[in-house]
Amino acid sequence: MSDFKFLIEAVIHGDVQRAVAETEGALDKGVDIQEILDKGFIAAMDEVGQQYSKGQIFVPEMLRSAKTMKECMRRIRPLFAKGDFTSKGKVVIGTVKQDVHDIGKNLVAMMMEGGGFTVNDLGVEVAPEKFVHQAREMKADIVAMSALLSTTMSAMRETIVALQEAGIRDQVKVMIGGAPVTEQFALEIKADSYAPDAGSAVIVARKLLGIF
Ligand code: B12
Repeated sequence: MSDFKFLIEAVIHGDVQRAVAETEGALDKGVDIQEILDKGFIAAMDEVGQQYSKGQIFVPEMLRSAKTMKECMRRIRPLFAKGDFTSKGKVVIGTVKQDVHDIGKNLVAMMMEGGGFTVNDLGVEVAPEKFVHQAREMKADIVAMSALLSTTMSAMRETIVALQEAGIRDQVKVMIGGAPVTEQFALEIKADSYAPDAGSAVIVARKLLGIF
């Protein structure tokens, strides 16, 4: 049983150097990367997500932890190809068409990655057809959309319709978020889920895929 206490602490405090050293140390010792991911990164990012949701930390701290985690992931990503890693699910994420806000979306993408999901970030101003194309290509489990403008929220509905028209709506779960988005709006447009922040986005994604 490996001890990930120092790795978890380093990620929570955004100490890149220490976190990378801990990750490399674990890899050198031959620790299974799934274990590093589950008991190190995911545990740390779960804690960060909870602290953020409770208002105990704010965007800069969460970004710092997410960036630290990303730096560590760069060290272990080459090993994924060797099949040592089981993804929790495949997520296609993007900010909807005509919307360039991406800070929140990037946080959600990073937290999802920290949560063990394979994330394909399509960037900003993503047209419904692009979400459909990428979801189909990747055989995505989740399509996640972000909107920060009340005027671009309608593109979420359009994307859901496009998924229906492409015949793949029942193969993916749709989750939405962004400051003007609400649970009520998610119900209205028949999205599967809404999350108010990046921490709860991971929890919601796990629930959607039946991972507890
Ligand atoms: C930064 C910013 C910009 C930057 C964006 C830079 C970037 N790279 O993102 C710039 C300067 C480019 C910009 C431009 C504009 N902006 Co602006 N912008 C903001 C600002 C100040 C902060 C947004 C932000 O990053 N918040 C921090 C992040 C962390 O929070 P968040 O995005 O809400 O994300 C969290 C949750 O919502 C959730 N979440 C987000 N996405 C998702 C997705 C999923 C799937 C899930 C589950 C959860 C989730 O998790 C995130 C993390 O916890 C807001 C005001 C504000 N205080 O919110 C205005 C704001 C969003 N902008 C606004 C406007 C009007 C504009 C412009 C139209 C201005 C103009 N006239 O040109 C343009 C639009 C350009 C366009 N076509 O998109 C308005 C929107 C009003 C409205 N309701 O429609 C706001 C609210 C400002 C205001 N009070 O008027 N903007």
